Amino acid sequence: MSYQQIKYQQSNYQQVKIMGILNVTPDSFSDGGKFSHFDSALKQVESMIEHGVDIIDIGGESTRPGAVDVSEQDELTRVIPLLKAIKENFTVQVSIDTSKTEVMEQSITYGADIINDVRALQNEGCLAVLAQCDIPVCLMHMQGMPRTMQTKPEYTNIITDIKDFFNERIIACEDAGIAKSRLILDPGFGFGKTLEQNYQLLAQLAQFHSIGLPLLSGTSRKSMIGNLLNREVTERLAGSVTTAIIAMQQGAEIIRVHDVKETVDALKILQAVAQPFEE
Ligand code: 7PJ
Repeated sequence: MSYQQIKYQQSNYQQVKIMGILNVTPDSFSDGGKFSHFDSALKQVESMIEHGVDIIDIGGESTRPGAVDVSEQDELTRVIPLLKAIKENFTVQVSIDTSKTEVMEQSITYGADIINDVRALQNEGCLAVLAQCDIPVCLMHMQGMPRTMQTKPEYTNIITDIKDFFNERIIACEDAGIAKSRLILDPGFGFGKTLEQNYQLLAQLAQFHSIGLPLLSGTSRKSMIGNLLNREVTERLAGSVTTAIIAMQQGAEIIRVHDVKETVDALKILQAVAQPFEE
């Protein structure tokens, strides 16, 4: 199915969920570490809820290109108290963006609703931890590792290569005792993809529906926007909302964004246009 074929069809967008990004890494690129302090993080959560967020995604490890590794203890210290506080004060769903078994395990104990792993549960022990619970898991595709992934991404066919990766990970999950119905797939915009490859993925996102699982799309403030438009990270709002709309039109169910208010506005417009009108 091409972008043109899916436009304005198939969906009234009622199922779309907005995932708001809450980075708690001091070097997080797009909010410059502004929310690394606990109170401002909680205020940010409150504001996202006010603007209609469905899921808060807490990330304690920076995966920006070139980022250095974060220790398990540092990640736990950043993520767990915040997860606890959000669960105590709000009813919003919380997703934890991590690749570490211990962070996954403790997050699940403290009530995480989703585990979001940019390494698709490939680190040792992750599959076993997730097999012990029944929450959803997002499996993201990445070629290479953050430090080097943008060096020279290469694919035979980016869509089928990523589909092969998803199918391999789905089988690994099922073999470990994680039901397919718990999985969410994400092609991983910016994770080992050239500018052109990122836009091909966005244009052809609907191709992944053939696997039969919900799709998550995260393009917010990324280099694929900055490099195309020649915009600094603070100037990428229009590009971010536009790519979010395209992902929704391609049938993505979860849209991961920094700018919740503007993306919820865009979604409401799509929903209004998708109503059945009299001829
Ligand atoms: C993504 C993510 C993404 C999922 C990050 C950033 C880098 N998780 N975590 N998908 N990106 N599922 O936000 O720019 O695209 S961290």
